Amino acid sequence: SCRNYSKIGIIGAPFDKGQRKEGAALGPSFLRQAGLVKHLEGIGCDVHDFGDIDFQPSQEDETVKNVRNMKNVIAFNEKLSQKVSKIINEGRMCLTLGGDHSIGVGTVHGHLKAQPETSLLWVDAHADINTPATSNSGNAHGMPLSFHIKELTEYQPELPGFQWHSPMISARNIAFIGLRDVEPYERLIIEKLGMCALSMEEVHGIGIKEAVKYALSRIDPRNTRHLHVSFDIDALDPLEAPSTGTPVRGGLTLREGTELLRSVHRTGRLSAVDIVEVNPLLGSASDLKITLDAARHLAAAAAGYYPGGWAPKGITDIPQS
Ligand code: B3U
Ligand code: MN
Ligand code: MN
Repeated sequence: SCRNYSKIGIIGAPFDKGQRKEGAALGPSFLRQAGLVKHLEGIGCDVHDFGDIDFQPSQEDETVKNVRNMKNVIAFNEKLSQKVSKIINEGRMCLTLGGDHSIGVGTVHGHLKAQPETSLLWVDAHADINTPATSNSGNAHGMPLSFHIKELTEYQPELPGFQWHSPMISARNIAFIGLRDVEPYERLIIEKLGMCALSMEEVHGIGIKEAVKYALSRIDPRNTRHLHVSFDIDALDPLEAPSTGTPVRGGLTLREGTELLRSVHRTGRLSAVDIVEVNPLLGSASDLKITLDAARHLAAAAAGYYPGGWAPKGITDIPQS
């Protein structure tokens, strides 16, 4: 039987202060309205929707050590991290709906707290590995990875209120898939740390199946670790996911995105997925529908959805007329 028995916990992360465009905070409510949760139930998952992180951003926020909206970014992610830990400790795969990618500060931290032996796949057009010192934008959604990596500890500034957080993963347990807009200092970090970074060039060279297989062999060589996939919707080609803040042409097809997530699901060790950077305020109504639909398909693939369909539950005989 191919019926799905995945246990999933959903958490909405309505936060968009990690970059300058408003709208990504509306992602969770639009994704739910588009039927993402119902779709997961429909394919047989045991879904518990934990609702949204309850957070009122403070209006007076400022840039500290080149991190824009530092206070809000840190306060939101502290709440999110606790929630993610809780859901994973309940034995559910935690599906976080963003929000911009600065929420990767909380999701990855919360996951590592609950399951320290976790490897991370960062699926994105961008590397999001700037430290506050290397960032040209000051946008926290371009920095989340740098905060998590143990080898970068000595390059991080002290940020007030960020004491709850510490780097908990080694660079060797992180891989990128889908890169096509990487800044020079980000590339320097990737090379210095010897990270597994598969750009769209490599994905096209070896194909998505091989790319995932190779990335997993690098970050989880003994097939023992829990897995976290942080999926920025801009990893997909803008034709497949136009309603996002920083689209870059030449991305993954939706088919490749779902193949990636289904492959990781099949390991049996996928315990957290983020789907981020859906911005309902960008693009036309049709652009938005395409984007929400893509996200729904990604979520289903992460839950192990098999598009070939299932026979009805408990029935083995074809009905007579
Ligand atoms: N690397 C740039 C641009 C960027 C990162 N993530 C997105 N854009 N979406 C930065 O701001 O750090
Ligand atoms: Mn990103
Ligand atoms: Mn991105």
